Amino acid sequence: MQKFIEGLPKVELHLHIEGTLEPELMFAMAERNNIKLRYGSVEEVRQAYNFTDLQSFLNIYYAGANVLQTEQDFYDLAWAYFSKAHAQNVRHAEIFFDPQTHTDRGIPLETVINGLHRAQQDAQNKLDLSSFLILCFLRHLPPEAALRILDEAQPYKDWIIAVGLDSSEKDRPPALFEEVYSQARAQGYLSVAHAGEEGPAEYVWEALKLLGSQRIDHGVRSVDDPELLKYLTDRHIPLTVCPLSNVKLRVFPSMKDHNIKEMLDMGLRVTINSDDPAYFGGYMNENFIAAQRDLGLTRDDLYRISLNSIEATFLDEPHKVALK
Ligand code: ES4
Ligand code: ZN
Repeated sequence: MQKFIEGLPKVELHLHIEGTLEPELMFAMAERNNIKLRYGSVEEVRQAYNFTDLQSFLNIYYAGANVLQTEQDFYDLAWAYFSKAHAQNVRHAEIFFDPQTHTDRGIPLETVINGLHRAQQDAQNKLDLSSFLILCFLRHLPPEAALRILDEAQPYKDWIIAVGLDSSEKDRPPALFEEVYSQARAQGYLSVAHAGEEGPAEYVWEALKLLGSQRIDHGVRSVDDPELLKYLTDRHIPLTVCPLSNVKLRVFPSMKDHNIKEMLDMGLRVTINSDDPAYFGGYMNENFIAAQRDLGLTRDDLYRISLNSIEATFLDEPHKVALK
């Protein structure tokens, strides 16, 4: 089974590029940028990754992102990710980045995007790995801040396929971001949103109805609402599920309790993704392997998930066909 999973052509649809920062690279960047880390060693860093919920993770994730300073840092971060993804037979990736995490500490948006974009070009040319960028608004910050970053991103619009919504979900309903999504869609961006990870099924409805979200990131709480399940199934709306993340952040007590197999069997367009692989213990193969082992996914299930991912991409039809 492991060989089958490793050989399966894969597509990554839920990946935060800042969440691919491995402790080794964090240390290298801290050193070259003269930044003091509060950890003495790579082992100490990994020991700090014992999260109890989304917020306890986000605190450490935002602290880690501080070492990213120069265009080369963003290039190196993304190139390291693309190399790993390529080694795991990932053929296409639609990756999130959090511009506000960087602009709020004085790093120009230009620095962030130029570095990421150059790595994307190299991944395409040297690894035959295609990718799109998704600009995420931080939902713990005011909607006005999201509007400002959308304006700032105007010059780079052609390098960004969609907008997304991430960070702390509890008490931050999608409804708060209706205006910025409306403006983004008017500018030609596609849209996705995190919903139903720690938040309720109601937030999934809001993401769909108020934000026009074309995929739901996580969405595992949708099972609490039968009407929502029917809506998602009838319209083939993809859910980008992240098994190892969900267990690490205690959305489910263990992998055996995860509902991805149940949702797959209900006919939902579920996909498997890695979220923040440097923090949650694995990239695509590790996510597939853990879910397969503990939930008894069959080869047909895995094949279905892989096809679901291709259908769920923002690629045009000929490029989807080319991935199959
Ligand atoms: C995230 Cl797991 C998760 N949920 C929400 N926002 C995020 N940003 C990075 N990882
Ligand atoms: Zn996420």
